[in-house]
Amino acid sequence: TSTQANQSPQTKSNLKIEDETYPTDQWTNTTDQILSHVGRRLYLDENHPLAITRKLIESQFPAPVFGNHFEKNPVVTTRQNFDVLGFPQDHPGRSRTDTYYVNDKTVLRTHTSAHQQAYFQQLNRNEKTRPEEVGYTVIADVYRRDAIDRSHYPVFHQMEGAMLWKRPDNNPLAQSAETAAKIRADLELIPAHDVVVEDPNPTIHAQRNPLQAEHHSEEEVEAIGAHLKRSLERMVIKIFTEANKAAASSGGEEPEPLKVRWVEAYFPFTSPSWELEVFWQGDWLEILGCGVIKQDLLINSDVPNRVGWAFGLGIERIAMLLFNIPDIRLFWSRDERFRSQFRAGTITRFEPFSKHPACYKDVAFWLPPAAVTGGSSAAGGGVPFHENDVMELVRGIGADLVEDVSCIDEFTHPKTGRKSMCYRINYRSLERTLTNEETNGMHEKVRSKLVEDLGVELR
Ligand code: FA5
Ligand code: MG
Repeated sequence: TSTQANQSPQTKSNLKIEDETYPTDQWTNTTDQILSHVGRRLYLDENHPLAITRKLIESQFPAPVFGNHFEKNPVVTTRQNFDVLGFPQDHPGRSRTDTYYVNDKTVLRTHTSAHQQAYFQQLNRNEKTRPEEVGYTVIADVYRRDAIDRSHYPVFHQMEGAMLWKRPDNNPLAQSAETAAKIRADLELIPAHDVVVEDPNPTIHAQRNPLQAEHHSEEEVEAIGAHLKRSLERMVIKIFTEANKAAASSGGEEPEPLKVRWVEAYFPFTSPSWELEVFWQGDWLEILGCGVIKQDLLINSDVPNRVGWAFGLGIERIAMLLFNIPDIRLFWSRDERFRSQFRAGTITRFEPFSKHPACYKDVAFWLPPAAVTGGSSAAGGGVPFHENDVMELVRGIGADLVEDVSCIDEFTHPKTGRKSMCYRINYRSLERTLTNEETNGMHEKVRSKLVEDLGVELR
């Protein structure tokens, strides 16, 4: 990978994270600003909306079948985050434009799936002492170099869950009917519901959602898929019933009837895979990804003779709906006007404190001549341009005072072939009105840093 010109030079030789020291190198792109979020553990702060949401979801995956866990240290190896899960070498998620590297071997986890293998191994180790425990949930902070808007923040929280079933030890595929029957019996234990669920796609699709034919029978996959879907539907119904109750009791709008749908998805570590979407305020909203765990992963995680499902969901996405929280930055607020509104065990609608004025500023520039957009395949050795680098640069200057950054114009000069971009930045604090001097000062810094770090020419 070419050394990108878009990083401030790494001046420290070590990064200290959760009392561990990690050496830095060419790959390091984790900033102090990002690291300042490590250790807040908002999901343990019992009156915080993320903790209230965690409890509500965990209550749907209770002991003794599920252990409910959290993971404090966000540093994981590239092996845990990508390799073990079967991410191909050229997967965009591995890129420094998308992921915060601590150094070439370690990253800030981009998803809770980084812990799958460890929890499968733990289920195996605890088999004798806790035979009923065949599943887990784990919540943690995850980190992505991503867009800036009201539903994206470089740090957010995911909860992962999984459940496994034992198969006969010898030639499990030959005895798959037995395993399928066991799973179907467990499915019967989950109460049915009467919410309309759209699920138009076949469980198995030869190209998009293939059967892991070496390992599973169709019958097993149908049973695992049905168990997974009903478990997650019930969780979502529980949550949205609570949200509607809260809306109704605060004298709000008539709750809409819940509508849910399953769509085909792709993950390197599950097949078949799905996403669950909920119709909310006029739009379909993706709340989780899930699927039948790839058997190779289970084989490599000390549980070769078990099959099962896994899911991963975004806690903020759900909490924003539950509590009617309009901006994802609010979760990190230390402002009492935010914090005092929530109490453990209750869902209440957030009352916005006064909304401060937005301040929009545009910046337009020419990309360096050889730059191309969209990743690392720069033709002619130019500096690759990636939008996430603009986002990170703005974040580095404006931090939580930037609400949104969006590309509003993009064109290529017909004669010179040079590309021009225009971004609109919305500066707005959640807590106070920004002064003109402040916003002008930040915007000037953004302009000069774009030139310095990305080599663009301002227009
Ligand atoms: C994953 O991260 C997979 N690890 C999920 C998974 C787990 C699949 C286990 C299969 C088995 P994805 O990138 O789609 O997938 O993220 C999962 C969920 O996290 C999304 O559905 C969404 O609810 C939430 N999410 C993703 N990106 C963001 C973001 N930038 N801000 C807030 N929430 C997000
Ligand atoms: Mg997704």
